[in-house]
Amino acid sequence: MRKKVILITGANGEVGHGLITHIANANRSGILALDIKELDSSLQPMVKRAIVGDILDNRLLEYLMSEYEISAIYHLAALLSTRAEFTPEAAHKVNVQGTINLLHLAIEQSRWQGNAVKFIFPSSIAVFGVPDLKTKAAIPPVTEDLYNMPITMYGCNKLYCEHLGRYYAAHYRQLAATPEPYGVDFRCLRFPGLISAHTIPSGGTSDFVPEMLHAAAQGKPYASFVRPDAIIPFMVMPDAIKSLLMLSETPRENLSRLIYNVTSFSVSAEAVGQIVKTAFPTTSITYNVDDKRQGIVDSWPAEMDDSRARQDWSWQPDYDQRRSFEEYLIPTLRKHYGHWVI
Ligand code: AKB
Repeated sequence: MRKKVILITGANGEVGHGLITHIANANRSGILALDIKELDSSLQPMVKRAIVGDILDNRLLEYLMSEYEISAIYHLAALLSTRAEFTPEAAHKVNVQGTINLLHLAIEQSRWQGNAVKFIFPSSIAVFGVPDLKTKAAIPPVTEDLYNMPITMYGCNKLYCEHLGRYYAAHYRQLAATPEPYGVDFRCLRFPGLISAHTIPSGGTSDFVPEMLHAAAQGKPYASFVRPDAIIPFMVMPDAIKSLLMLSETPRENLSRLIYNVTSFSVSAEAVGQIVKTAFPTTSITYNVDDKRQGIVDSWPAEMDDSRARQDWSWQPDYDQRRSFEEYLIPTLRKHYGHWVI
């Protein structure tokens, strides 16, 4: 008998931490955690099984197929936008071939189970590419279908994987003698920059805000790699987890599309610097701009329009800017790094 699980790839990453903790606390179905690195010891008791392995390893995926009945896949594994620019072809392999491998696993599971397996895919603000700062300042919050002209390998990968999800959901092998009867129940969120009070991201370009906060809370100085006026939208981790679970639980017939923007507040590096200095007065924030990373942030819109998600599945974040800093980030960081704070 195959064991019933939900599969989380990239389980050891920031979103994986939040998602596993939430699902385990809510006592939902067993989690099969997959990551290239060993799962954090704090998460181990929360999962049914943790496997160290690569989403590019077909033999491992065949093993998962034979051992498990997978009711949903949260495919979180990816190389983020800054890291991907150093090794674009390797990033393409992980981000695109890895996603195809998981979509293929989902289609085989759907065929075997006799219904469409859910495939929850976090995409990103990185799929957007606004042409210049003048345009960025002038345009209204960007809807899903505008400015889909990414300038990073990661953004290109995410945009293409959104299309692959659409293909596997409705068009996979439609010309075959026996066309795929079920497809995959593909659902995708486009996240803004994410901020967790518990984990520090690595390899992203929206990292300037979480890095600033975590450094300040430890009493360390921080040199921002973007200009003070750099602005993009953000969301705190509890809202990111909430949006993933809400989208996953919404009845298919309520969804008018496969891909949804979600967002909370837009804030500049300078504004975060001021909030951080008020909360942790001994900190020092300076600016040592990396033109390449600045260019990536400049290409991302200042605001995203998430009205489709609000309409279709009543999405709204619990944490606006004030609540994010005052009720989640600063108190949790103080507790987390308590011994550093004077
Ligand atoms: C990154 O900076 O690459 C990610 C993202 C915005 O998707 N945090």
